[in-house]
Amino acid sequence: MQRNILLICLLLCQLSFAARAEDGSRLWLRQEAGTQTDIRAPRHSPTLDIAVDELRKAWQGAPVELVLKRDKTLKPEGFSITEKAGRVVISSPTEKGVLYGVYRLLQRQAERLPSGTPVTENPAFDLRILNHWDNLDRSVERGYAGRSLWNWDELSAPSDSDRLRYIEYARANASIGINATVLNNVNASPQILATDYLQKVKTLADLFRPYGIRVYLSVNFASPMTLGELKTADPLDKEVVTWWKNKAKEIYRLIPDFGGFLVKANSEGQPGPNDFGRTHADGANMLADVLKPYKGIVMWRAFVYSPNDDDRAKQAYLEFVPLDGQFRDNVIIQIKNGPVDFQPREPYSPLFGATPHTDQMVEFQITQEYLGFANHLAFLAPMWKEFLEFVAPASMRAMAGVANIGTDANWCGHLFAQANWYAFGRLAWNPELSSADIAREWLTQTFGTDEALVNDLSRMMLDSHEAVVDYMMPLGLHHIFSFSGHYGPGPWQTMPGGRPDWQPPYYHRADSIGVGFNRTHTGSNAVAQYPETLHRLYDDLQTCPEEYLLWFHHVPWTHLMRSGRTLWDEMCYHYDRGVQQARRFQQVWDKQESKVDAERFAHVQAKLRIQTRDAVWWKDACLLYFHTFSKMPIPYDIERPIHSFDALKRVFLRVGNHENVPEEMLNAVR
Ligand code: GCW
Repeated sequence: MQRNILLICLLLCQLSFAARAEDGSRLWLRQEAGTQTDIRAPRHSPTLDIAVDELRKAWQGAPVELVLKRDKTLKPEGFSITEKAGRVVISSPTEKGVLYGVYRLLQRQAERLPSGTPVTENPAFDLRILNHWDNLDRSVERGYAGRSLWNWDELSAPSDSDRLRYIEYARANASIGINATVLNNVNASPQILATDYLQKVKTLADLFRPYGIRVYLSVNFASPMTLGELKTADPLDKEVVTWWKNKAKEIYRLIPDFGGFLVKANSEGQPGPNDFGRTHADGANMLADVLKPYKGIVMWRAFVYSPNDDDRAKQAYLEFVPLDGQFRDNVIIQIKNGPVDFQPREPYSPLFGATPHTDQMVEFQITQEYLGFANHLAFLAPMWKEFLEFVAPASMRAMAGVANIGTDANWCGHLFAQANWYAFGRLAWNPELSSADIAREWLTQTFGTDEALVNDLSRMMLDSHEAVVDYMMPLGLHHIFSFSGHYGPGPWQTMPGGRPDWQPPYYHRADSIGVGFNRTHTGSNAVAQYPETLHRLYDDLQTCPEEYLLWFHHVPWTHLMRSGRTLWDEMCYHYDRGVQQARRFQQVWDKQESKVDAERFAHVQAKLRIQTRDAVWWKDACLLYFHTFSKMPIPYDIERPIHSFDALKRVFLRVGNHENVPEEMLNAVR
């Protein structure tokens, strides 16, 4: 423990030193020195000591008293902040709640909000969890910010610098209310459950605990066969159950507050109960029973689809709805926000609300697998809020976010991608917050309170997701990425003999008549999975919201849109608007040159250049490709393509480098 306190002091020193290096490593936790007022805590404990230290370091107001007290209005992790007789009182039933109160007080100080205003907060979800897709070799699936934070080789005796990074990670999460983390990829190596790895997991769990963060693991369903020596992983087999029971006992001996398992089963080649003729419920329940005595939970992913000819968007629903009522009460079905796969825009997954007897949680993707990686500025709060307009937070048990964090100095690759980590935490705590509130909070803590800067940048952030949708996949288009890793455009790409649902034409279905996936009653009828009113709304071409149009309908190129334009023209204007927005973001950012330190300024400026280059690329590629079907001219008042379609098809656009990009093309967009 003493070692930890020492490390925390070291960390705090380092942080003030880091003030000079503006590499983004300080995240949103950049407060100036505190004024050493009187801070009182009811006792010493790892968590309360952190709370006191944070205040000592940054609080500039009246004396503070931390109070542990039951209160009918507060959930265990809730808190209140009041001012009484010249003292600020932060009160909560638990130490964690007190720590959250401290971070809120400091955040309000950074925003220059009046300290006398009483605040009472309770988290909307008890479980607010990051999912790392980190592999044991330190690669990160869909990670764009360096390598995995977890230095597995040295986790039995981590170096001081690694320890500091782990503590900073925990601190950043605690500051926004994240209270749990799944350390490893859902495509899980069985090795994570080996005894030596569990020891390493314990190291992290011990470091995170004072910050209120519990550790979970993704597990491979076939572990009893691949790690153990059993001949089967059949969830109804006695030896299999015993194997898992022993494993659980071993884990909880090391980590008494271990949270539980996350499981990707029978999906994209992962093993699962179906391999043994059992259902998802059989598999999930077996693990749930094993964890139950320790109060552990199972998060069982609904991301399943097989290469059959049924619409991929329907498959999770078809698989899970019939199992409703069969799951144990410590199983939560973890569902991606949309029915396909974290596309730039999807309607919400109709599986939400369709299993009334089974707990559900949403899985958002913070890492920008389909949104320009760590190169494009896309603030995701508006996208998540759009989901929350359809799915009431009260109908879910938890919120998960696939992390965008790695070893890059600035944690997330793009400085503004930090805002997505921040937004996820804040929405998991309070889904009622508006995107604008969150942008403002993040901006003031990250760049200070200059009113014009905050207004300009917040407008840019709020527009950014829609801009990406516009230049990549407007009007309900989806999954038209090239095979080069979900980054550049590739609506024309096919893989002879490959799975149809891994090929873009499966999703856009362009032909000489029109474009879009017919999911109405005359097509795959995926619309019927939605509640009656939405079902009818989406099924009808006249009433279907235009942002989801080509998701649900195959629409003639000449169809008249609400604007009075044809579908083709409308599509062109969307692509063009996306490009214009990217150009505008460059202007907005450049305008801040005198207000932002040179290092962060140059970093964001360079990223925005790439974003505009890519936006043009997307627009030209998609319009020139779809033109081969529509045969209609690109409206003459919009920017002309600067690439030829043939040249674009040869490009293999990769991130951060330009492999296979002919020099003349790079010059064209520079
Ligand atoms: O979005 C897709 C990704 C896979 C990922 C999978 C999943 C972890 O392309 O990389 O695997 O979803 O969510 O399981």
